[in-house]
Amino acid sequence: MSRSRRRRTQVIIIGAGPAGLLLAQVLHEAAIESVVLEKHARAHVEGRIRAGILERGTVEMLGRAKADARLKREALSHDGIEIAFAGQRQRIDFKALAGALVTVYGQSELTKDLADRRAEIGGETVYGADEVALGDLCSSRPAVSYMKDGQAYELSADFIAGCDGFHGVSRPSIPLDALRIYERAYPFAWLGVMVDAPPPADVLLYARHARGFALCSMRSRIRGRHYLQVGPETELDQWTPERIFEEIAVRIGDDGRTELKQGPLLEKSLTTMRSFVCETMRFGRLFLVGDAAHIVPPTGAKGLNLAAGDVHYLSEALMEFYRHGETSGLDAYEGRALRRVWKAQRFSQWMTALLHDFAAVDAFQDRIHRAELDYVLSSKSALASLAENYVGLPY
Ligand code: FAS
Ligand code: PHB
Repeated sequence: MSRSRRRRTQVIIIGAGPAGLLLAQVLHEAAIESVVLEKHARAHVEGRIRAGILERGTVEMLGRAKADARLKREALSHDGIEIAFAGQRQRIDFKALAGALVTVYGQSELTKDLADRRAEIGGETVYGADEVALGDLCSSRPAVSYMKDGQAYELSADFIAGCDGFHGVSRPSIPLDALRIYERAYPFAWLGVMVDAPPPADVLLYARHARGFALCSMRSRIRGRHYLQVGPETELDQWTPERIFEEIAVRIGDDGRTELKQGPLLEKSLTTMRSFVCETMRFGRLFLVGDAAHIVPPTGAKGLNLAAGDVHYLSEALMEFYRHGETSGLDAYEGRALRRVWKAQRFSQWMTALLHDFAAVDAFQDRIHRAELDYVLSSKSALASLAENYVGLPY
């Protein structure tokens, strides 16, 4: 292999999703060099429709990455959410209860902004990197090999950040006997649609109905992003646009069919629901970040925001290492990240239980969930707890 194809950098980042690109840019602002390796083409990564709600911490991290200019111009700020239950609609006022707002800005847009910023500063992102393989993870020079356009390349570095999502190569590169994994599956999935029509409310509208969960979110004031709880084996083609709009209207209580505006579907997809935590977020010089280490059910809008929290902890630790030769931050990364991950898992699992129909698997527990939602909506302190978690716990 020629010397040009064998190179060295400070941090190798695997994955050019939000975690990988955010880490790369925060490190760049601290004069720490990285190379990002991404399996897919840039357009493919940015074409994936995923998260939409950013906590204040995530917005601050995008500012630190100098990638928040468009977000400042185009994002929406919401001071709460609405919950429809038992024929009533109730607003949860985050500003009054938690003194904070949430930002509505699609993950696709945030990923585009980070990729544009990286290109602007001349950062290296290799899209279309095939057969990425990690090695020497417990040495002081871990290495990654990959193929690109039929050519073999090898990179060595001080550290590797596995930002390659749930199906990536990083977590499986850790020996099985070193992995500590916790997971839970849910007896339903989310059917998601992107609609070119205004959403029915000015904030996110979550609904718990006898027929199941619904959520009317948005990407702008004229583009809705809606979800329905469906069976885990649902076939997408069973759901016509007419059936989807009718089911959402029933579940949010739009009895007059005047609130939910119909429009062309720009996307229709199924998201399986799981809770997953790989507690081994560090192995030698490999650090797992974001979905590579954890998955939450999206009811609490935490997935993307957890990835930003991991980036906060790891980037601080790497800055400490390169500036002062200190390794205490690196040694503390897993423990610090996991405390936040488990609190987000708790909140996401709790919101999922409150708002979804579990009667098919446990009728008694489902009644308990309904009673808990009834209590939460009537209790200022319970609502304050919901608000505090939804807007994002401090790093
Ligand atoms: P990502 O999965 O986004 O990025 C990983 C990147 O690594 C990808 O670009 C992938 O191509 C690349 N990669 C994988 N294997 C590789 C390899 N071997 N070599 C090189 N590159 C490789 N969160 C919310 O908060 N709200 C939501 O509504 C929501 N909806 C979601 C819907 C779906 C269908 C999914 C899957 C997730 C959803 N999430 C949601 C969670 C989601 O937003 C994640 O939390 C977020 O994408 C995490 O970002 P990353 O950790 O960067 O992982
Ligand atoms: C979204 O807008 O995609 C979204 C918002 C809130 C959630 C989940 C998804 O809880």
